[in-house]
Amino acid sequence: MPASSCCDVRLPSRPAVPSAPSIVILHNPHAKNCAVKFLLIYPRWPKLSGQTEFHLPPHGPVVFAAALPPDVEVEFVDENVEAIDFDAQADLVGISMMLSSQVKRGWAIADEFRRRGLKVICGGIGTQLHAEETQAHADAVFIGEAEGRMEQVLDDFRQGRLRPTYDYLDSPAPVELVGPARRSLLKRDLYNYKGVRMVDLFHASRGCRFRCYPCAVNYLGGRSFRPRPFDKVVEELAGIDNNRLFVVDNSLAQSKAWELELFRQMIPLKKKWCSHPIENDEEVLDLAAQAGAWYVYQAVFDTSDFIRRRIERYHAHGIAVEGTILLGLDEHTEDDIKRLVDFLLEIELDLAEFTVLTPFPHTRSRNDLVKEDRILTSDWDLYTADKVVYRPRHMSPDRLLELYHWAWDAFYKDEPQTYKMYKLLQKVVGKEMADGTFVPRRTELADKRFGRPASPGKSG
Ligand code: B12
Ligand code: SF4
Repeated sequence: MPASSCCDVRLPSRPAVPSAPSIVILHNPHAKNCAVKFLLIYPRWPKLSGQTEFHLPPHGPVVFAAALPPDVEVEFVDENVEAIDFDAQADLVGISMMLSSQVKRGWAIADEFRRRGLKVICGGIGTQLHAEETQAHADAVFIGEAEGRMEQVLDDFRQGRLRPTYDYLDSPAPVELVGPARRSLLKRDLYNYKGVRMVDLFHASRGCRFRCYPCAVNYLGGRSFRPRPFDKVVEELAGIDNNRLFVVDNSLAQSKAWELELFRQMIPLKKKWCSHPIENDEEVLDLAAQAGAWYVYQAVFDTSDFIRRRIERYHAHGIAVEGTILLGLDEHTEDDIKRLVDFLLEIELDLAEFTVLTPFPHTRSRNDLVKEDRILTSDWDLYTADKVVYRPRHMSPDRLLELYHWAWDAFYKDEPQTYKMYKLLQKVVGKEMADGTFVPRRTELADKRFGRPASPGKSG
């Protein structure tokens, strides 16, 4: 039998049952061009205590899947919304990890599949940030961007010589190779809350030219901003059958000229989207609003007039703001945190997401806290951003944790989170009604919350 054929084909000596086919095809993923069954898993991770539960369709795995050669058959399982079948048929298992709080679960899943004799490759941001530790749990650890690299990896797998490490961190993929993401792999009905569909994730660029203190992006994506070609961006956007998006680019405020062109090209598509910050500039904000900007995640780090005006400006353009509020920085005293929450209410933030400073690997914040011997634990399960894993400068860890919970309660005291979220949803519905893009919620999923019964006692 030629080793280079796709699947091995054998004539059976005797059909088992009269109606059985006269040939049996033995699946052999190690033969060149034979389809490899690739089981891609996104491990579960704990959501912020205080925040209303939500699950967005993961982006890294479906962008990664687009980089796989066409003869790879992919099945995707998001453990946040469904259970993993450890008996599933697969040739190769891929684990895509994004957060530090996901890696221990990812390692446990990898261990279990390897115990059953399957080969496991790990990739994604979490893998890159925890590469050395991941080595002990995977046959191959993939570090960096996948575009243009997976043919080699699959070839190595087929020949039974998967390498322990594929390290492309210092040579990011040519950005023209990116996408479109394989969103068809997502089980759509699972990303619905009472019939309201979650946003789809999308990115128009990679990298970031800034260097913020608690952030790992410089380590991951390089310090240079790498925009995707506009024609590819528009083609991918036009193909997404969801009018509501989360543009996950690190910060859109990287280049005014790029933002202006991006928004110009987006206007005809009539998408509605949330994103990280947009340039603080009238012309850019005006075009962003025309292009469908719905709300931004904007870090609010102090109570300055600069921040007040920044938020007012977004609002003046009809763009809502979800503040991302990091508590426990070295300059934060108890009074500062209390004053900050009052300020958020004064400036009428539409939503606020509070987190506690967390010294994630490969950040300046971790380097400093290690030097000062202030890290209390490196149990990554606790690196959820709602726990205190270091010694704050001006208060005890317990007191910071109390203030974290107090901040959520105080901000949402008069208008609960669900009400503020409803108001935000009304904003987008209004915009959609105005331009004829509104799609009603799916009533057949009205009793489901991310694939589970919406209220206890109701059957699924
Ligand atoms: C989208 C996003 C989210 C979404 C995730 C939605 C979802 N369903 O998964 C949401 C908004 C929920 C989120 C939340 C948080 N996030 Co976040 N998030 C991101 C963001 C902006 C983009 C991730 C992404 O999609 N990138 C684009 C994809 C295409 O890239 P990728 O995943 O790297 O995939 C490529 C490769 O890695 C590879 N690959 C991927 N998977 C696999 C698998 C295999 C087998 C292989 C071989 C290769 C491979 O192929 C892909 C194509 O090249 C990143 C920053 C960033 N720029 O990456 C932060 C980031 C991951 N988040 C971060 C943080 C801090 C958080 C929060 C903890 C706090 C916060 N408020 O931001 C919270 C979670 C709090 C909680 N416990 O609830 C940190 C990570 C910290 C850490 N070490 O854990 C990051 C890096 C941002 C930062 N500032 O440092 N986040
Ligand atoms: S926090 Fe955002 S803007 Fe700052 S370095 Fe990280 S990705 Fe860039």
